[in-house]
Amino acid sequence: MPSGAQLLVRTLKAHGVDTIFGVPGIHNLAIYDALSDEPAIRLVTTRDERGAGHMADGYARATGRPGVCLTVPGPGVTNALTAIGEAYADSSPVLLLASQLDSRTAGVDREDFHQLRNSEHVLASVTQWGARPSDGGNIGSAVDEAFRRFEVGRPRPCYIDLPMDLLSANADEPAVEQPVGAGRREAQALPVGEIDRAARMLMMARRPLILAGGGAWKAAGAIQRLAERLSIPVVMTSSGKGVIPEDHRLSLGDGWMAHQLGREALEQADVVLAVGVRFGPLTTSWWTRRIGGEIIHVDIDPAEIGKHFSTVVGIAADAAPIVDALAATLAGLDANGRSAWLDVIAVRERRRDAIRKRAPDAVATLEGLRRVLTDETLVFNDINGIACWGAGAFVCRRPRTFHYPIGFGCLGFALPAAIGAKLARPDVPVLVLSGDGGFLFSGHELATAVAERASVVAVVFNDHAYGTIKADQAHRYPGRSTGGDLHSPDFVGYAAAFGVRACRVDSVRDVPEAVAAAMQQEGPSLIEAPCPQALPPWIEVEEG
Ligand SMILES: Cc1ncc(C[n+]2csc(CCOP(=O)(O)OP(=O)(O)O)c2C)c(N)n1
Ligand SMILES: [Mg+2]
Repeated sequence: MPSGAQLLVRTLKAHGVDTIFGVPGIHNLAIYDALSDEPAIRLVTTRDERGAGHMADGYARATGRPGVCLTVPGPGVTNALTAIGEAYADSSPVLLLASQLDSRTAGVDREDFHQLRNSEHVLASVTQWGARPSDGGNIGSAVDEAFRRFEVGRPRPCYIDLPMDLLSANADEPAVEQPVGAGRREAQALPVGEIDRAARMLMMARRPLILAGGGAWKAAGAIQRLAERLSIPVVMTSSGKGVIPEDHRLSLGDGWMAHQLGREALEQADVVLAVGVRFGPLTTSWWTRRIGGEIIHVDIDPAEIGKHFSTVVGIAADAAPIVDALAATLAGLDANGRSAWLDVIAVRERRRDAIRKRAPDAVATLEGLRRVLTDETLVFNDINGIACWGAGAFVCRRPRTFHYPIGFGCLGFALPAAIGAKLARPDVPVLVLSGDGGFLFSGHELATAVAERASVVAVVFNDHAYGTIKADQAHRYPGRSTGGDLHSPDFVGYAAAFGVRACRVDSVRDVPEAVAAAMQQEGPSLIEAPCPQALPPWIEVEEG
């Protein structure tokens, strides 16, 4: 009979898990022991649990499959919370395997070692679902349930709390074991009436617009077909960046801070087809943007429909079959000769000129990076001046290749998420764009990159400051500067201490060339670049 830990490992493997990111401790050693007999699962030991959570998130973003992280109770769980919170906000499927005290005392406040009181309440804030099996035999079905939820709903994190006694004891599996994959998404009947209504609205519209978000990536091909069929301009959110290539004739680009690109389109459209969009604060400028047209909203999460803007047609379903059906319905109609209702390329160019005026170095650097990176390259951004301008200035051609910690906005995301992505997809180049402030939130994970031979290239833009915040402060509290300056280390020396190849460039505009060279090398590398402080893109200024 297997132990609870062996049953856990067996079930994870059956769900295709091939990598687990974690930190060992006395409560989860039974899992480590079971993993030592399982060559199909790679165990990646990280330098804290936040790193493990972001790596699992990066793994999920790179593959579309759930990422798994493993922690001790108490501080292991609280360390992981920030990363799990980011995955929750960005709808990234991460499974947190949180070990737990003994099952008989886990719920009793004994101020035990590693005890986190009411841990289920703490975790509830950043997960869609979780369970603490009461019997070792139920561990497998808990894992099945988490994977079922990743498959059928909005793919937000789940956790399983694993009491240490259940992990070590024999696990009596229930007589009827849930077969792997049971309960997966049943083929749902298409809401034909709603699809017809939406198709008619799009056909009749004089100024139709598609708004594609992070939930639209699986529908990318159908969205492009539909857009081309009716010549509908497409605005993407930062999570939806690249759903259609941003240099496509119908792409209005990334609508972050909608003032940059596509503001007019959102305001003037008479019908907006929103796909996999949550109408978040960055897309809508904190819900102040006027969206003029009637909204057709397709989203996997019924709670999102009508949450911020009223919808005329709301379809709570997987986006891909719905947009496919819409495109097929409209294929029969005569849309030939229809041209886009606004000059998409002129709007794009005008906005590009405006951001170039505001942040010339950032735009030049991002344009240079575009030239040296392949379309498949995965870029992981932190929250920093240059990276934030990437929303408007980096032309992304593939969905899910340009990532921000966009929902929770946590500094320190980029490096560990990139390491998780690179370990999942060693075949694609992976780039980190970080600031000097954010990099040190998780820079110690360079040790994991070295240990795992993860060939990520990290750029650290060093302005010796929490620069965007300092600039924001100077704008809102003129002449009163406090808290924003940093004494940053010599990043080349810092990287060298980990055994990471590193160099410093003289100008931020030299970054693309240095990145191109670093991409040719095996193993992780770091490039430190000076960078100017500029007003961040989220501060709106009147554009000329
Ligand atoms: C966990 C967390 N703490 C604080 C912030 C607020 N914050 C946003 S950007 C920023 C400055 C980042 O500095 P740096 O990484 O050096 O980039 P720069 O702005 O200088 O380009 C700060 C402190 C945040 N986003 N996340
Ligand atoms: Mg900085």
